[in-house]
Amino acid sequence: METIVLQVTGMACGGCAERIDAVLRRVEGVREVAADHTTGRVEVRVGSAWPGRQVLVERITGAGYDVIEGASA
Ligand SMILES: [Cu+2]
Repeated sequence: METIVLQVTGMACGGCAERIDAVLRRVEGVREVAADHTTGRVEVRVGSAWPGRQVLVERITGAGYDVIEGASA
């Protein structure tokens, strides 16, 4: 497995983190999600069949949040 780290803005509370968790878990190949609304850090554990970082970004932005590109570490 591989861990993808995304820096997300717009999460205001634990409910936001749960929403991001839920939308990302529906992506094929995603095994685990750890979203922290206090830091904006979202860690996604993916298996071999995951569709790529851009799909994760699209799901997050589709849920109403933003991803800071170039801040993946
Ligand atoms: Cu919230």
